[in-house]
Amino acid sequence: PHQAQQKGNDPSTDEFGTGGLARSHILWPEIDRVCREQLHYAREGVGQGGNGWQIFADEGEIKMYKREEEVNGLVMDPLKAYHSVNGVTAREMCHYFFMPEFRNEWETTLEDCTILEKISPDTFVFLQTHKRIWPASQRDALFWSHMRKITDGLDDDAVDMWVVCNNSTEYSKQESKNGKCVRIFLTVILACQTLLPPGKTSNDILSRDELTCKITYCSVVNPGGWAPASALRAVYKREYPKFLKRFTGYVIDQCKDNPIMF
Ligand code: 16C
Repeated sequence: PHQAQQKGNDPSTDEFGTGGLARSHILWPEIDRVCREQLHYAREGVGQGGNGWQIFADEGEIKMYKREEEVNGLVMDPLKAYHSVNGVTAREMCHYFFMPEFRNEWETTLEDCTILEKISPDTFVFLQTHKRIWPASQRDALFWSHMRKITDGLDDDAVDMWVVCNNSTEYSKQESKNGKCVRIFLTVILACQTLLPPGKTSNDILSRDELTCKITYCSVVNPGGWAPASALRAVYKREYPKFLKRFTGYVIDQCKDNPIMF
């Protein structure tokens, strides 16, 4: 039984990549469904402008697209971003995005992050308080976060794929920390694939300069209450590129002197 437990704790060992433990949790059907849906959505391209995607950031390998959407006057523009960086694997990128102990190092809008529940080693529930953007009220978010390995449908040039999916939940009826936050609702996926030089596999002895990590990041944030549309669009236009540069730079820096983790 001890061995079975250990095996179950390794996110990479079972067919769902869940470590087994999360599957008996009440949230599991939703977590599994939303991860699959988000992966499917991340794989859909942005087309040639005919389906509403407009590029708003184009800096080197970074390309960011938005679709302007408002629901009852609230800006809920979906965002889809692409990036490609050298020197890290898909698993490393997802590891640093998922694990809470590193979040403060790269997440610039964070005021506080509490783990409400550890459902399994790869599935946590978080309550996060974000910095206030004047003149809007301060925001917080309550969401589950799940990391998994994807084995189907990889790009032709990829050797592996990992994702982290974050999605708001009302399952834990947690009040905001200071009692005055407006709760935002977010759906986010970070999908990463590792590319290697032709003919190389992850079993070969590799140097970090042979690794490329191809990233797709998608998010939809419902601000939860009124916020001025133009200010909000100006904030995310500045903050999303800043996040993607800072986060990927942080992971490259953390990994550079460590053994490669596939
Ligand atoms: O995905 C990201 N981070 C994850 C781990 O933290 C997680 C969290 C996502 C939260 C995304 C929205 C938080 C915005 C709250 C208020 C922003 C304060 C800005 C202060 C500026 C000085 O999935 C990376 C997330 C990168 C976020 C970039 C900022 C996007 C702003 C979108 C506007 C939201 C509505 C705010 C209403 C006032």
